[in-house]
Amino acid sequence: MSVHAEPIAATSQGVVPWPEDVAERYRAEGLWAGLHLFEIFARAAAERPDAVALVDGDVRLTYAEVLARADAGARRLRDAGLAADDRIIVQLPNTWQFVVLTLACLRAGIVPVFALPAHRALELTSLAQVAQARALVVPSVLRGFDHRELADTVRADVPSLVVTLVLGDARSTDLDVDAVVAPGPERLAEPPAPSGAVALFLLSGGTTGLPKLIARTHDDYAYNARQCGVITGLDASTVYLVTLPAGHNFPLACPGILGTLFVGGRVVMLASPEPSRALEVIAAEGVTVTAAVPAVAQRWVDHAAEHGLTAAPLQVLQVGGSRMPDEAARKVTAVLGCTLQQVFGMAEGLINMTRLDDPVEVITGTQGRPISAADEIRVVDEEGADVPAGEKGLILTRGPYTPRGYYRSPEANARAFVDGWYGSGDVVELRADGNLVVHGRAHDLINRGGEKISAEEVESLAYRVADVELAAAVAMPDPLLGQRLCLYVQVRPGATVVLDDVRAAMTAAGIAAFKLPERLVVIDEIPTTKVGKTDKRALRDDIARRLSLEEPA
Ligand code: OOB
Repeated sequence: MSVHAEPIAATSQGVVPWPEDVAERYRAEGLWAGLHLFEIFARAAAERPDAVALVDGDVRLTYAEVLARADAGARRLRDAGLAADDRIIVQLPNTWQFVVLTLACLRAGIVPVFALPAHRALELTSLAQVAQARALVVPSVLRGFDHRELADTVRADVPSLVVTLVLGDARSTDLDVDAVVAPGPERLAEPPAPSGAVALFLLSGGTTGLPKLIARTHDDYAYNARQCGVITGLDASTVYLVTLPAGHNFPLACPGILGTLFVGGRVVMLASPEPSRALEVIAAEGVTVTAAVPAVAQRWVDHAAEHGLTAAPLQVLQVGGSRMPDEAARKVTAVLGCTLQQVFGMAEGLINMTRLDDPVEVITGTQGRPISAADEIRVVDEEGADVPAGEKGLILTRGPYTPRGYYRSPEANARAFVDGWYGSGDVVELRADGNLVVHGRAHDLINRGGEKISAEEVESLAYRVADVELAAAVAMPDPLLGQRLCLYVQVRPGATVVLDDVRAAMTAAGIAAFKLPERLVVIDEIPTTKVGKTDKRALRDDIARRLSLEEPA
């Protein structure tokens, strides 16, 4: 297949680099080791070619096999018309092909942009536009939804997209992922890109509008994965289970898939975290480490308790993505028999972890401390002034794997970055022992059990419903997920709007299902603050009051 090449901006245009003196320090201190992600994998593969690297159902691939497939895949991606530096949107479920194709892209210098399988046309179009992506990888059909048609819709709107790769039932106009990553003698002659180049893009949870892109370099991301691996105690005997969406930072590199492959361990891919299947696979494959969001961890604990199971051979259960309630944290070791590791991380960089040998009080009551001595943290008030030690405030951070800005997003950067410090909007308390406790989020973001939803994005879509005059999305407390999305609307006099209308209109607009409101409250007038902004605090209090009145006595 030949592809017409249009001039498209280089990946590096729009990346906010670390200042040169800071970069020099990270290199001099050996934090940035000057290695390409693929090279690190290839070295591990050279050391243990016959060890099993990757498991997915009945498929078991050794390091040598994964390496050969990825090498051949890199060549075939190039032959399909993709060049080094081209961006490729990767929307794949948790399969062995996700891992091998990602490695093939890295080898070829084709830069993956990791979308979630739940994303729909609005999200994928926005990502493809910002990235000026040239290719899109989708499954054929997933959970009854045809992603090939989704790919067509996105391509119709984004002219830079010229190739669709399909996992599963590919059409004649698509590239078949299985054919791309088949074993073969094809190789690229040239060496991999320099380690300072952008390796991949992660998506931000995002408080405003559609997801933003975060460019991660080989140097910074390799450090992220390796340093997390050191703290989580990974080695060649590690068997790491992936049940979170593989393109998310947590299972990808904290230490995740990359951290495991870098030390010669084994990665097991599983499509969903459904408790009975997950516990079965943990036992059958000898899984020693895995990562979950709190709601999933809680379901595993409940399932194990109910059926008199433990999670043996699991040694470490990492939990993060949203705040784990202390009571839930206390149950993990008692029921599952493994060590809990709380992880407070973000796609933007900074990762905090409790240490495996921390006292129980730290493990169950804090979200850990930075993984690197080079991570810098400040806790500030709304004006940006440092708060006294031990008091709550907004976290600011910078460090060797926290990029200095979003990709091609000067407006978002003006809001989220101050003098190179990233402000996530998380309200934290920095304890005297260095551990952080997360107390919530100041910004307008709903954290639905780890899935981040921008209130603004939902509100803008609510206006597509006829008769909606004003809309405000807020988090409502939920015992399992922590938060769910509640939408308040003010409607035209005499009109009625019901939840199903709103959900239907938003689905038709093309957004991920996890962002749909789960409760609708129609009120006469949306309250405003003195300066005329929507009074979200009043709405949060209102929904909390309504829920408490509904609680069974
Ligand atoms: C992880 O990454 P993102 O980018 O999906 O979301 C980051 C946000 C944080 O700013 C914070 O608001 C929240 O998710 N968060 C937590 C948390 N872990 C993340 N809030 C409370 N407690 C925690 N343990 O979610 C992520 C990335 C890498 C590793 C782990 C999680």
